[in-house]
Amino acid sequence: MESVEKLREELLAAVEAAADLDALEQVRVSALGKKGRITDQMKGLGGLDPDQRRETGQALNALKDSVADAIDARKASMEGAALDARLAEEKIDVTLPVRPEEMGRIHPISQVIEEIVAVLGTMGFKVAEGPDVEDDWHNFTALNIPADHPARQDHDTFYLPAPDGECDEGRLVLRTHTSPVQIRTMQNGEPPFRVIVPGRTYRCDYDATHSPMFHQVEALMVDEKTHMGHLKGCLEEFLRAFFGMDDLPVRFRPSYFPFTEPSAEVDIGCSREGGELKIGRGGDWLEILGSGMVNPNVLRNCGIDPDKYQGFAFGMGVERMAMLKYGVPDLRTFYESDLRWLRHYGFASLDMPSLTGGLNR
Ligand code: 2NL
Repeated sequence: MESVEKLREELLAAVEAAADLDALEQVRVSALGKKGRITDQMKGLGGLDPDQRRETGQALNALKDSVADAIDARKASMEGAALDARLAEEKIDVTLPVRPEEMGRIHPISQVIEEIVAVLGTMGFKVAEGPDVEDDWHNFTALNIPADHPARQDHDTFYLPAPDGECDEGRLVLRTHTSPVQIRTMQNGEPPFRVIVPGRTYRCDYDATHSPMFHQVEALMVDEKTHMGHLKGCLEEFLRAFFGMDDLPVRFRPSYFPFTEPSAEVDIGCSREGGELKIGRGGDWLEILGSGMVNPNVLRNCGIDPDKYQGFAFGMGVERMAMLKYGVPDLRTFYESDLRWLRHYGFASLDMPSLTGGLNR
């Protein structure tokens, strides 16, 4: 039999010498494992006489405990050191300045959509999105624009090639407005609804003030007692927050859309002194968006009972809002991907729209 004392010294020295957790595990296996040194010694106890067996057995048990304790202690200290090293390595100095190489800019279209969503979001509207390629029914028919309606011509629709034998209602189009998303929202849910729908829209029209692809934001609210007063209050509040002017004049003018009845166009106050357009007070008016109470036919087309529910809706062009708010003079420059233009009209990525931070620079 090996001397228990010698074995203890040797094993404790090995525990201390273990350089890492793997080495320590090897020491544990070589001492306490099935074929380990201490285990081996214990197996040999059977060959001893009873007195010696008791004495050596007790000594071996004590040895086993002290080696196990030493391994646990060494393991804890290694883990603590590893954690300290990791904490030291991963330490970040939060007082350092932002990296100067930040170069990307947020496109004014994205920024303005975020700003519109930020204002209407505080009023309880949630963003909804849908496909750019729509069928004729969701883009037109459901919105009270039947096949022979003159409004169809006004929309300058891009039609996708029709497969042979395809009927008109199933014909695919590039959506001419974001309204089909509200149609889908109403079809797939239960009132009340409060949605904002930002997105790309398409019309076959291209000149200084029209782009074949442009952006719209529409909003829809449907509930049992929603009325025109809610529409007016919502739009007044929205326009004043968006343009950052508490006293911005807002005017409603009777108008016509197939999907709303009654319909109103909304103007904001402005001045045009010396040929320069300034938003705010000034005695002149500028058309800014279209709105109205959802036509009962539209609600019915979406499976909503117009005798129980009513709603308001409004829509606006994002490019127009961006041009007016940030003084972008030319529509076409939005789509030119000119980096110098983006550096001038774009927004820093950390310059997030918020009501408390102010929507205006
Ligand atoms: C404009 C006018 C408008 C709507 C959009 C709408 C949507 C549904 C039902 C009823 Cl699902 N109305 N949208 C209503 C009035 C005006 O947009 O000048 N847009 C640029």
